[in-house]
Amino acid sequence: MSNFQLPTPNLQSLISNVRAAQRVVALTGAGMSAESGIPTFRDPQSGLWAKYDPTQLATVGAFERDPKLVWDWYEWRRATRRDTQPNPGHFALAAMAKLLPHFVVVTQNIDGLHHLAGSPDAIELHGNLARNKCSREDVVIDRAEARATNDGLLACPRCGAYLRPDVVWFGEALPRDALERAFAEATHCDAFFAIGTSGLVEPAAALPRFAKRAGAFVVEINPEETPLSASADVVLRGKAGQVLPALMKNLGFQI
Ligand code: BV8
Repeated sequence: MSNFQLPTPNLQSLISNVRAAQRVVALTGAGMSAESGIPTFRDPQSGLWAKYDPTQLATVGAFERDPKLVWDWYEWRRATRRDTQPNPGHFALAAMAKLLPHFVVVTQNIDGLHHLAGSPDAIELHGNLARNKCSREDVVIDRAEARATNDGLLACPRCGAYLRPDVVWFGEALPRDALERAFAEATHCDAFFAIGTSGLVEPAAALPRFAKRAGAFVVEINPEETPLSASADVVLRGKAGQVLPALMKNLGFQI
């Protein structure tokens, strides 16, 4: 169990607001998976990917210019993900869903760790690394049905276009249903947690602003300051895998 000490000045306010909340939303970013060993976009990338800027690789243009480079980057990230497990922060959020009247996880992450930790309804705003789709027809294709190409990629069995990861690239619209559900939950919640996100990527970064404007009690969990910090009601300057279990303990929840 984490020995993280929640800051006492606002501990009572935090506990009473979360205990009184009927509807709670947790928005997670890449920092949520950092303690599982998955680097965030802000962490320096390792090995041969160190010289690339992720925000430049995660684009349609990059894939059109060099599909093999982008595909291999995602294959490297899939290999990294295969060696990881959810951390205590993921499990704490999964437990909260069982203990609170209405609790929803909205994630920017594509690693699927919330689902693995027991949050099957986590809303995935940016897609999922485990899935591929036809880059022309935009339909999910099982890797087993794909055709191997002679340039080391996979092709759609129907139209022959390259497969691409089923994730949202910069400049692409988010899945409408996921986005609408996320904003509906954020604008109707009593407490909103922003966990492990730099709050720089839109439109996900707007969710805590909308929640605040709708009257929610906003809590940020992040070891670093972000653009959200100043407007949060409580800031817990720590790592998700330590803060969330400590919060659960202070709420009197056993996980
Ligand atoms: C859209 C999937 C419109 C892919 C991701 C110009 C042209 C086009 C669009 C734009 C533009 N300018 C701005 C935009 C909007 C753009 C945007 O926001 N750009 C930013 C860079 C300025 N947004 C988009 O393009 C979005 N689409 O706007 O579409 C549209 C509408 C209709 C029709 C057509 C178009 C799409 C955005 C989605 C991009 N895809 N992921 C992939 O992963 O490969 S986003 C990707 O980056 C991740 O999902 C992640 O969420 C995000 C940020 O990366 P990180 O920094 O790593 O993560 P995060 O921000 O979460 O920060 C990590 C935090 O964790 C840090 O604060 C750190 O302190 C903290 N931390 C570290 N360790 C821990 C921790 N916290 C807690 N515990 C720890 N242990």
